Amino acid sequence: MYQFNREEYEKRMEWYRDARFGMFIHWGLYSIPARGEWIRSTEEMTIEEYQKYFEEFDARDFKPREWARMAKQAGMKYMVLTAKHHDGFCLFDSKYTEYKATNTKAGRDLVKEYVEAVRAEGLKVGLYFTLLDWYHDDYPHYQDRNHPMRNHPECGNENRDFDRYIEYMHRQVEEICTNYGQLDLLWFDFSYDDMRGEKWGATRLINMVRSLQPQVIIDNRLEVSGEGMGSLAECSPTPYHGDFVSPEQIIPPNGLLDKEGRPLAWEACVTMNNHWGYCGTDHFYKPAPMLIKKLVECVSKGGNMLLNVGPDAYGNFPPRSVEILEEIGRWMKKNGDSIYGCGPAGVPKPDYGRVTRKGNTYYFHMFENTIGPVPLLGLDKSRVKKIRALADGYEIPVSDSWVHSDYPDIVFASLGPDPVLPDPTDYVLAVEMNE
Ligand code: H79
Repeated sequence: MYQFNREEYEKRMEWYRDARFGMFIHWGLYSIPARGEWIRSTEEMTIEEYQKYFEEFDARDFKPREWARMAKQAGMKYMVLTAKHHDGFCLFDSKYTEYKATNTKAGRDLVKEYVEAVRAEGLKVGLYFTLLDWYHDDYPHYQDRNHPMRNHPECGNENRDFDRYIEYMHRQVEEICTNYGQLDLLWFDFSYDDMRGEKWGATRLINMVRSLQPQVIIDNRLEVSGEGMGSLAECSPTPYHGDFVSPEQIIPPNGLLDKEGRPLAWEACVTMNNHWGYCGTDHFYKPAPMLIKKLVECVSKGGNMLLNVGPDAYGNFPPRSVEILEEIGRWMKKNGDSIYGCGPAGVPKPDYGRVTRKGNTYYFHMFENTIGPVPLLGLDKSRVKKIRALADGYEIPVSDSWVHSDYPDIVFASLGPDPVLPDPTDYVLAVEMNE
């Protein structure tokens, strides 16, 4: 029986709080029509209409080792792949369904190859598994077009046996936790209406998962809805409360604390364009500099960022995603020390950027120039040991400018007369403090 234990919790969360940056991958049959992973629902397709993608799916360019290398070079420390999304199609070889990659032209267990590749690149292995299933006869559908389980052509399957579905779902989770070696993270999606917690048999499910994978980190969506927030603050949580909060497409305005004021672990999952699954016509990508700043924002508020890639029908990353990952990687290579193992700095947010901290080192992230010397708000002047530009170790002096007489309590750094930041995205000043 799993019981929450703070010490064990903090221990299993260590790598995750250090990692700060991971890759989400949405890939499945929906990558062929390429209008997002909800297509079977939003376009109200029957299973028969959707079947053509099953016939076609061949994973011809699926090279998970390359996926993992791209994640790693971008500075990501873990990956999460959709083992099964809402359409019910399994990338893994489940013995409880025929609706799986093994029975397509791909002809093999893609999850197995993925976990091996991710491990081989030294990254932590995560799997996404949805609680919903539009394929299974015993999963309820609704007429309401505004509902997450809206209007499937099969809706009105009133004779369903939901207990049978729950057994099926549990057996598949058991397979995932048994057949792929050590898993580092499980990402369940998602609860809604009264479909949450024990409706999923959640205590039983978690007991099984924790006994098979004692170290695995689990998200909170056995309990909360698709936006990933919900009742975050419980201090004596349910067994299925989860290890981290999973805000979707939002960075919490103020970070997240539990009722006793302890920082909660959280992870903002974020798309690069406006789709999770591949969308051939969505070219509206967030620029790499913006994503770097958003990652810094997450870390400065005590969270992680899980950045999504939606590979195409064949398994290739979209070229624009590759470019963005490379650009982020170049910055991370120089500035990763201000991300990994860092958290909130406990000083005021400066106008020009944000601050992260690890131990006695404060990282002042400059997203834009200051006019005049750079105020390092919140630091005790007498404790400043040294200031360096993180990217190249360049020594930055504490300013001895006239402004000191006007602001006796503020430490200023002097970047010199150059009006342009050496890195226009985020120039990081590492400030080491004495005890
Ligand atoms: O896997 C990704 C999403 O497919 C999944 N979570 C992330 C990680 C997710 N599924 N549902 N939700 C999130 C929330 C529900 C959104 C909906 Fe809609 C609003 C369902 C119906 C209206 C978005 C817009 C999807 C279809 C139309």
